[in-house]
Amino acid sequence: MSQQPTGGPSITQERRLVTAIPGPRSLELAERKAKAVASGVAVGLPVQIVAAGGGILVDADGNQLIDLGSGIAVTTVGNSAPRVVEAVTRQVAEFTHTCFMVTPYEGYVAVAEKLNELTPGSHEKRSALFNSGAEAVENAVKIARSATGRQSVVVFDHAYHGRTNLTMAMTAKNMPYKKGFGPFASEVYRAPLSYPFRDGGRDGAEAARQAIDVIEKQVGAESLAAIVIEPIQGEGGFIVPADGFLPALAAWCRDNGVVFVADEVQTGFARTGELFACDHEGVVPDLIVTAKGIAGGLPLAAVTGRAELMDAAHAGGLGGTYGGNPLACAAALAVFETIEAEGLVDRARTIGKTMTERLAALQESDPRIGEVRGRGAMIAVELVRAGTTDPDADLTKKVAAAANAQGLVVLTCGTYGNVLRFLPPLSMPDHLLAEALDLLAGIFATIDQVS
Ligand code: PLZ
Repeated sequence: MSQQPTGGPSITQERRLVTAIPGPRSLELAERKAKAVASGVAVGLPVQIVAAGGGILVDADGNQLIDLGSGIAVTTVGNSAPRVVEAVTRQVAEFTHTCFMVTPYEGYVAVAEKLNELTPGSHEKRSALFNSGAEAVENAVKIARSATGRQSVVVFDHAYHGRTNLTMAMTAKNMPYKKGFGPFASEVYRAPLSYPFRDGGRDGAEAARQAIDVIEKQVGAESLAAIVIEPIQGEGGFIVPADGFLPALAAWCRDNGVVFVADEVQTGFARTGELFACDHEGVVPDLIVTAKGIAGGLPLAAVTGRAELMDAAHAGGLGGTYGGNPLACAAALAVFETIEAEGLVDRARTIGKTMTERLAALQESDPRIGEVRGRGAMIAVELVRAGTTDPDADLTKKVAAAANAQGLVVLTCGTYGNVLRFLPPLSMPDHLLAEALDLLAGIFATIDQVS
């Protein structure tokens, strides 16, 4: 068997099942988990991971699973990617923390410089670093409010922005994210999204007109600080808006002094076959929020944007104990280097092409696959009752469970729970990707025709 293309932990790049999934050791951990961990923290597939690299997750029972999740779009450069391991190992031996707000260090500034350079637009930028996607989204809102002197925030149907109080308000879906957790933050308004599969294929300009109409009638530009949008929705169902939707919203924001914030927490850093999803349509956001894939698994997030907006908050107004932790910054610099050195933007496109072609062929023979969509290595299928657009969440659960049982880690998403999503690490070798697609084809061929 070939090794993973990027080195890393020496894990044979092969799927291997030696016990049922989950195996006995994993079940033992699940028992301990039930007694020790709050049950609100749920687990998708209870296998105990002991190593990971390339396209493989290894469990405590010796099973090797193919990873089509990347820990929800985080290990884009691969798990324990060699440059990340080296940089973090070096940093952990030097110093682990000072708090950037107390006594600064170079890594933080270097990450900010790199983000300012890599994110869309050639204007003067500044960055601020945080720990999680939700924390960064909150800070983008703080910055937009401070810069505009306005309070309202517009988000979209199906949006996901996090689990903190403000970001719960911004997230659309009740279960599991919001139920029982209110009251939520005020001054958050929701506009309709462009969702071609479910909105009759409205074109982007028309969908934007409808969203803007809602915003103008229900909020009013004069009180609107920011529009926050995922350029391709993640948790909401890998929804790619119709061409022209994002540029029209960005233009309206520009004309109305509203800050256009792109939440690229899930789409950023080569995932979609561009460095950022906004790049597909040449959209230049005023602020861009990043996290997940930025640091190869270490917790880091950022807000990057126009210098005049970013500098609007008073000194001391932004920060946090751990934001831009030295280990996470070392990891991020190694991630930027890996993306470049290994041509991972192109790799994401190649993976996307392979997945899309194969899944589209599957769709031809299976009317339960309503749509195949996504960009780069962020691809999904939306499952429906054959011949309709009625969401089939049961089928989606069954396919995911069958995939798991065969050693294939897949994730589901979508407001209706009927989207099967694929987010392979870009270190996934071709033969494992092909095997994963074969397994999926086999599952669709054998799973109950009438679900
Ligand atoms: N914005 C677009 O995708 C995180 C959520 C997993 P954090 N998505 C995974 C879960 O069920 O909690 C996400 C995202 C977008 C913001 C976030 C929030 O990022 O790092 O999880 O806070």
